[in-house]
Amino acid sequence: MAPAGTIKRQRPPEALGAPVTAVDDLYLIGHFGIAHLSPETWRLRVDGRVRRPLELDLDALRAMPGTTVTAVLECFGNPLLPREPTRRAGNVVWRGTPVSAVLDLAGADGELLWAQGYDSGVFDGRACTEYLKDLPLAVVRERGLLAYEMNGEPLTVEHGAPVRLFVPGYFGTNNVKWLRSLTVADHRAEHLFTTELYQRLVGSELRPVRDLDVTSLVTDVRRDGPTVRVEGWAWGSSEVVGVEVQALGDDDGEGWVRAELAAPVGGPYSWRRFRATVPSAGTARVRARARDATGARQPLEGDRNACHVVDVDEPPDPGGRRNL
Ligand SMILES: Nc1nc2c(c(=O)[nH]1)N[C@H]1C(S)=C(S)[C@@H](COP(=O)(O)O)O[C@H]1N2
Ligand SMILES: [Mo]
Repeated sequence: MAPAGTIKRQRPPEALGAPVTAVDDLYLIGHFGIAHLSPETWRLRVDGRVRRPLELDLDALRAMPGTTVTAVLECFGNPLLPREPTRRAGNVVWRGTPVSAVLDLAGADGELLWAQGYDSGVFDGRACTEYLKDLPLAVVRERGLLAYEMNGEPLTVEHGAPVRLFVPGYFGTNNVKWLRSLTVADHRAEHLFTTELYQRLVGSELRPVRDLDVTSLVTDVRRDGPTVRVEGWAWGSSEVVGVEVQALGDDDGEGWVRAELAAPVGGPYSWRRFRATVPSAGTARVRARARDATGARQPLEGDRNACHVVDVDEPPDPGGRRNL
């Protein structure tokens, strides 16, 4: 693969109003650029703490029973600025082989699954011989997919063709693209992307970023006579049970209005629509705040899942594409 820098691309929130995000509207991240693999020669290796190490090609994987799930893909954000909101997310129809089927075939027995990609390169001045993540084996067994389709189409090269890992409810960083191997292990993998970056403090403990935070994204804001209508998406690793919207003017801090919540678009890790109406007079900006079944709420500011604040009169640009 030709050496390439990090690739990051995303569309603005106002382009993400559709229940299922078109692949072309989905954000894109490649720490080492994009890997180009041939589906004909692609192989997935399964090794480590297994009774029968395996090598599978694409036909073998596709011949196994497949499953479909609609779920959010969300980027944790820039690992060098872990508290900055980046609002890179989309809701996707995934199809693939359950990882559990392949783990059963290999006779896996361990605590963690190391997933390695075929891409390599330099990130933040550090040379890496692979992209690598380590994940709890039980969670991957329960809901992980070896995904070969997005929205009913074969996975594109940019999004990880021919096969990527997808674990519903986990941050994007864990969903290894251009998958090369699965290694069953009983200890964490020491790597730039496992034990250094993509970790954060929970209390006083440094933990890998896995479960999605409770969050919301405002995608539509319209003045409509005496009111402003606000719509968007809310999701998280635990069920979202409420969204509130606040109108902000010169005197920041009017009351919060409870939004109407629609059913999730797909499975439990997909997003659900919220709609609220706030007074138009004096309203310059609005913000939304989601709450989940555990009682967790988005912080007002200062963290990666802080409330999304939107200018009411900023002209929307649904065609805009930001290359960052
Ligand atoms: N092999 C590999 N997998 C990867 C990455 C990568 O750089 N290399 N980036 C991760 C990150 S940080 C995210 S958010 C998602 C993005 O997936 P997408 O580009 O298909 O939207 O892929 C993840 N999987
Ligand atoms: Mo990411």
